[in-house]
Order: sequence, then structure tokens, then C-alpha cells
Amino acid sequence: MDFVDSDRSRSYGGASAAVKPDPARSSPLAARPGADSRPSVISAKIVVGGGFGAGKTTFVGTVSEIAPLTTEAVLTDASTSVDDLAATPDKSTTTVAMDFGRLSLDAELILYLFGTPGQHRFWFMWDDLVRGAIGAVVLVDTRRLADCFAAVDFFEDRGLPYVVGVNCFDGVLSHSVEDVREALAIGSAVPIVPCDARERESTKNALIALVEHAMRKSVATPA
Ligand SMILES: Nc1nc2c(ncn2[C@@H]2O[C@H](COP(=O)(O)OP(=O)(O)OP(=O)(O)O)[C@@H](O)[C@H]2O)c(=O)[nH]1
Ligand SMILES: [Mg+2]
Repeated sequence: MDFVDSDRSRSYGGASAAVKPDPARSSPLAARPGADSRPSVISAKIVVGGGFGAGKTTFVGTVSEIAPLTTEAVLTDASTSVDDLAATPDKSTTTVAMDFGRLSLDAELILYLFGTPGQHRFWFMWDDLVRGAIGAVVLVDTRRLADCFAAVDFFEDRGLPYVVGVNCFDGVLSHSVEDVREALAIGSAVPIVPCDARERESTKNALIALVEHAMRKSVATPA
């Protein structure tokens, strides 16, 4: 990963990162003399992954400043033997392709958020969804910790920076961060961020932690 800071457009990430100047923001001032001093805008793709029902769609919808794009399908009796709804009895739909949302972290940085499907039969889409991403949030429901193992392995395998977002379903952190780290067998460098997928500030903080982590990794491993 590398950082390029040119006069007009900044690129964040390396060959695998999708970071482009936002044309909507760059055009109005482009012809003005002296406009070089205005801040450039960068955008970055972020993936929100995790196990079935961990709160990915909720997370993207909570933090997005635009109406999120969702691809929810109703859960029917046909999937009861496959989809465990014991922890989330009110859950009636599941993501069958992706969630999409957008968050402007500040005037210069826009995040495009892609939520993955959680059901195993849709995991073939993950490779496409992560293409060009600078990092990922792995959402974890500590009542079903094992459900996120595959997501952690997926991002580890691809060397994509990720943070673990512990979704506090009952409003409290039922396991300490260090216990979660040990259970997931992840290194001390990976941030673990308690969050509530239903609260905007909380989800935003998890995304900020991810951007900071991705930047640290980028500096530590220059191209
Ligand atoms: N109490 C509580 N409920 C939550 C929270 N986040 C999500 N939920 C609920 O948990 C259920 C699952 O949330 P989703 O956002 O659909 O989970 P998902 O990870 O997108 O699920 P899939 O796409 O099917 O894998 C829904 O009924 C949500 O309303 C949370 O932080 N606290
Ligand atoms: Mg979903």
C-alpha cells in the first residue's frame, strides 16, 4: 500500500485500493484561479464482514449518510435447519448480495461501505466484494463467536487490514477485549473495538479505528 499526495488528487492504497478523487467535488472549483489550496478529496472502499446475523446490514444502515442499498430476502421455513436464529429471534431477512452505504468522515475523506452476506452459501461473493478495499470491519457477536472465524481467516489470508467490531447486542460488553482476542487467536496489532451496530457514533468510531489501522499498516509496509 502507498500514499500519493499530488496537487489535486490523493490516492490512498496500492494496486488493490480503490481510491479516486470525487468528481462531484472537484469540478466546481477546478477552473478558479488560486483554487489549488482547497483540500483534495479521497474516497476509500471499506468492507463490513462477519458471520450470519452479526449485524452487518444494521451497521451499514446506521452509519450511512445516504439511504443504504440493501439486498434483503425474507428468511423462510426452508432455511430453519441452516440459519440459526436463536440469538436474533426478531431477524426476518438476510442479505443475499451486499449492503452499500456512504460516510463522509470529514470534508476530505469519503468512505464507501460494502456489507457482505453472512450465509455460507453466498460466500463466493466475498472475493468480488473485497476487491479494491483498503480494509474491513469484522463484526462479531460474542454469543456466537465461532461464526466469525471464517471472516477473520478470510481477511488474514488476503493480508487486508481489518479491525474486529464486537457488536454489543445486549448493550454491554459481555467479554473483555483481551478474552475476545485470545478466543479469536488474533495478534495484538489488530484493533478490537466494542460497538453497537445501532448507534451512529459507535459505528463511526469503529470505522475511524479501521482507517487509522490501515494507515499505520500502510506506513509500516511501504510498497
Ligand atoms: N439488540 C441488538 N440487535 C441488533 C444489533 N445489531 C443488529 N441487531 C439485530 O440483529 C438482527 C441481525 O441484524 P442484521 O443487521 O440483519 O445482521 P447481518 O449480519 O446483516 O445478517 P446477514 O446479512 O443475514 O448475515 C436484526 O434483527 C437486527 O435488528 C445490536 O447491536 N443490538
Ligand atoms: Mg446483512
